[in-house]
Amino acid sequence: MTREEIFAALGLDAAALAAADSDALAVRSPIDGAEIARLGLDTEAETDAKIAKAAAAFDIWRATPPPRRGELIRLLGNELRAAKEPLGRLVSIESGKILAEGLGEVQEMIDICDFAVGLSRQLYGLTIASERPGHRMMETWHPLGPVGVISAFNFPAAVWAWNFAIAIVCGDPVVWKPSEKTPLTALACQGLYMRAAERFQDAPDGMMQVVIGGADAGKQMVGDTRLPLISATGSCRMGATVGPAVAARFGRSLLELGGNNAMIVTGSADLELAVRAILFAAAGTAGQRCTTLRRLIVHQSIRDNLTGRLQAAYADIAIGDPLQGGILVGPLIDKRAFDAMQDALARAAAEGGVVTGGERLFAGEYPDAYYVRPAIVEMPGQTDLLLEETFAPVLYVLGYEDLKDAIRLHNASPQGLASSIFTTDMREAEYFLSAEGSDCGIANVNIGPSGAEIGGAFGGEKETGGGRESGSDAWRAYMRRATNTINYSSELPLAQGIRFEV
Ligand code: UN1
Repeated sequence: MTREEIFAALGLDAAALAAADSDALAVRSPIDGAEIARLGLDTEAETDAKIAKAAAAFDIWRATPPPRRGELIRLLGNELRAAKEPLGRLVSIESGKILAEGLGEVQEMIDICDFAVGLSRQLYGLTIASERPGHRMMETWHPLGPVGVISAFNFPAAVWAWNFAIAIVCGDPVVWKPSEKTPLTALACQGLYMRAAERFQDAPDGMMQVVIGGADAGKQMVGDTRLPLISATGSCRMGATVGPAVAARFGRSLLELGGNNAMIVTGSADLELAVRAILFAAAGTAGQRCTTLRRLIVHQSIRDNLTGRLQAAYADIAIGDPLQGGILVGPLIDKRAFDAMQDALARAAAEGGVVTGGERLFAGEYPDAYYVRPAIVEMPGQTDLLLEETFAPVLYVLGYEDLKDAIRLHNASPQGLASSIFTTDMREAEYFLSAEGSDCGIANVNIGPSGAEIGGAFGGEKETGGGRESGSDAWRAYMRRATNTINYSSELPLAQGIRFEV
């Protein structure tokens, strides 16, 4: 499929992608650095109007029965199935991830739609025993209000879908500010939603709106009380601004921020399996998942063996145009990401690290694109550098003797997103999953830290922000809980036995 065919299949209007205004946003593909579109930015007034429209839609949508809301998401899932190929390609073109992962991202969107359709009949509350005769208590869950979604470039569509599918069945319209690096994917998603809404027939206007803008637009959404929930995915630095700003107006935030994910490989591990898992988790997506494996904590008895195998496997990774078959690693998103990676590697070397790989590739052929060989860095210890997230394919390797020390090293990171252990010893596995083990939101055994399924709650602790998106009971963040006490007697007993009578 050519780029034009992809745009056409997704209903992206060529004229709208060629904005003439001088401050238009230039959209570039990291594959070759070429400009693929120019988009006009939403003004403050336009963003304000979108939020107002979402608020008006909420008044209608909150009264729509949840299973009927689910029908809209079922239809969206159908549109995503039909558009899987072009949308997956567009994700690859804009984010630089390989096509298999671009398609995987769309599959993740389809999966969450299916999940949300089922959920639309399962927004359960509890019934609670009342201490008073002739009374009962229950919890009801009501729609919260329009949700502001702020998303990152690396999952330009799936993170929106996790939020959107759940928000819609919960009764909440969405105002979405995608990354400035991936606005076309967002516009394509909006178009697919519009197709679903057309089939649905009576969806109010304004249920799904995209704001094209930068930090200012994000700030505007974060400050707006008409958006009672802000769901933001991105860096810890971004979250440190968003969280307090939303809290200052007593809004809710759902933060899914950086990860500095580690894997412990114990002496009993199946190394064959571990190498394959490490390859996908550390080098896959060019190291640009928030769940990417960044620190490998290896038992000294197998350290040389494992590092040797990894170096051999890394040498065989096919790097290049992510749309070509057989390629496993595409480009970094931009020069800034490349510079940050080189900076981290230089610091690692200065701190005694031994670096393999990490160099730029194809600079002659693609002077404006940043392809790199994924790097392995053998470190003498866990220096401060290793406690920072560098969003690039850099895998630091550390040794350990005692599992408790390994877990201490593991948990020393200020972020707490994803983690894993490779072991065939059930005691080690269970200890890692216990209260004394990994302190992350995601803890896995014999699989890598990345590539989570949508059925679980996704997110992490500490500087990762504490939010949970996607499956399990993450839907509760998108609703407000009412506790109801109902008196069906003809007496009026007060709680705690209080007597208050004249
Ligand atoms: C992200 O990198 O922001 O678990 C999300 C994974 C994917 C989602 C990653 N399902 O790697």
